[in-house]
Amino acid sequence: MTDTLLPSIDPLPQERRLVTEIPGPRSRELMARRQEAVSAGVGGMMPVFTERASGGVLLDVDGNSLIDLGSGIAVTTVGNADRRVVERVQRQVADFTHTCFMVTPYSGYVEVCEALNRLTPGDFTKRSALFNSGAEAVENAVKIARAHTKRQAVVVFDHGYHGRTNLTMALTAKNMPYKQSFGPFAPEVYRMPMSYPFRDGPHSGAEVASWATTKMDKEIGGENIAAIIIEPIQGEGGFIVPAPGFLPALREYATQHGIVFVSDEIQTGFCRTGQWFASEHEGIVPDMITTAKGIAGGLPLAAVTGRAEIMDDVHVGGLGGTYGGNPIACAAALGAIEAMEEDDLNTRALQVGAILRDKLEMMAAANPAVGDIRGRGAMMAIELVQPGTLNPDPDLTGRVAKSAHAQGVITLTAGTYGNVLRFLPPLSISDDLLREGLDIVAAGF
Ligand code: PLZ
Repeated sequence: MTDTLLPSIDPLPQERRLVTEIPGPRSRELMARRQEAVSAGVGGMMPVFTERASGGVLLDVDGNSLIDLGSGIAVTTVGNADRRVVERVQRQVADFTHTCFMVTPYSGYVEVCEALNRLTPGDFTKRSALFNSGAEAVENAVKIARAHTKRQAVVVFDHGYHGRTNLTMALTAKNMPYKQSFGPFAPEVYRMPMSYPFRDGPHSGAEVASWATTKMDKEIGGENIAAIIIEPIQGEGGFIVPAPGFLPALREYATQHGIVFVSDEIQTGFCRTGQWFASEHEGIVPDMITTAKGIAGGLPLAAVTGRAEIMDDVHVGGLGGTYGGNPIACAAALGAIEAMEEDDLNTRALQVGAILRDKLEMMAAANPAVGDIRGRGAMMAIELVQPGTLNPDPDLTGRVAKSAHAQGVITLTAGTYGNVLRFLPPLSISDDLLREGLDIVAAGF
């Protein structure tokens, strides 16, 4: 270890402060360069370039301080530049940056796997393997489930999102922008109905689950299914919280048929919903969990964690990758997990959730376009429709988001119909900043 760490820099004032229009002149200049240099295929939510970020704010290159209600899509759950992440990363980067875990291993990788095995639900022996991105974790979950079951079929759900690689495009439900013109897609992927309480009318979670299990029986055959992969709360699909009973019925079906039940907790994991993992809200214990995003405070890291007998049922050398479990990413993960435990971020997520719910209820009371408020903890959303109907209103959704952006509040949209405003603030945001950000969103209706 070395003691030549960078000196710490002044903390960012936790305030919204606009000193130019949004985007400011320096951001506009960089946007022009981006257009010349970066593929047009890479999307963009806000044309604002970042200089620094921490707590609940992001400082742009023009000196504007913006309120962050998105955490870079549920990644900086502990906040940007948390001191525990920064210190461990600085130390690690000075010690060594890469050896490849498959060539000469290092303890950080093992420690992250130990933490995952300890924190994920299920009091059985577990193993983990580390990767670089969420999509890569999901792909590996499929590989492991297939090797273990010696079956091929993979079941996913309407509105589901699992990534942009070839196999995960096949698993992802939505065509635009994720799949359009990128086929052909991987075979042996079957999509089932999802419980979506706002749109299911009188049908209960158990009822929708029975449509799904009947379809699995009739169209695939339970004995041919390697894995059922589901987000316990759908992220990109629009923060859809399935009705009570839906997930337990699928878990039960998987048990009956020897299917590996995979909970994709890439967006919901690591204190986001007020539990370490959202599966816990329904008391279900997955056989395997995929994680990424919040695990490492912004560094690219992903994991598959599962029952030892499944995870070990792969031939030696069958899992890996040059960078999987990179030492700097592992150091960041250990810092992020330390922050979550030390600061009790599950409790903080529930407090953030209470403020979110309160403000979103006020928005709903004032705007008949708000058809549904849903989510758990610091993962909440509103779905916008033409008043009194289920007809999605993506135009209004876009307008409200844009108006918030212009006022210095980073908000994200989501949903199969593009009509969901989702809120995923870093758990390091202050109550006041969160309230101010939500008031600005409300003013955009
Ligand atoms: N599974 C549940 O939420 C990533 C996608 C952003 P990667 N969601 C954000 C975009 O438009 O590309 C996600 C997820 C769930 C898998 C993934 C994929 O994770 O790290 O983006 O590959």
